Amino acid sequence: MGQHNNNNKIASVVTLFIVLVTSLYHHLSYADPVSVMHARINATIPGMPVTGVYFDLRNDSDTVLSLTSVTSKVSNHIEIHEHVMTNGLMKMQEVSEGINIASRDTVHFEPGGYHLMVMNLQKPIKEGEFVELTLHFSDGTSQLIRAKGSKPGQSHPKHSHSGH
Ligand SMILES: [Cu+2]
Repeated sequence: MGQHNNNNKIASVVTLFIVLVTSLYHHLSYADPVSVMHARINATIPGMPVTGVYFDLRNDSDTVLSLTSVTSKVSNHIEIHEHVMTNGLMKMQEVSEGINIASRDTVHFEPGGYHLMVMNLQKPIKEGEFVELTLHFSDGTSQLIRAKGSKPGQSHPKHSHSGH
């Protein structure tokens, strides 16, 4: 009986130790320096191969982070886009060098600004469904986000897709 109690005590102490070390590790390391809020993807109708993704990207680390690419099961081709004024016309273009997020800063991906362009959609995006995307950063880390299917037009105004 006494042996049994001792074993329980040892198990408790070991568990407590693991919990402490784990929380300390998470606190000290940059396991999760990035947080994503308000992730949404425009719902599509069947046959529509392209859609936009928007979110707020916060960098809580001490160093600048660069979003370099995005992957997802729903598409094999996702581009990071920005809007630029060309000859008085607002046009989208791919940001090939990545988007820098300064330390303790938030970058908004929104209609008329930075956004993700999901090409070659494998299936229509329904309103209310969640689509998983993985953001890849220049330091080799990545972050899984879940974007909620939202009504088209509400978050993505008409803009030129002529660049595609
Ligand atoms: Cu675009």
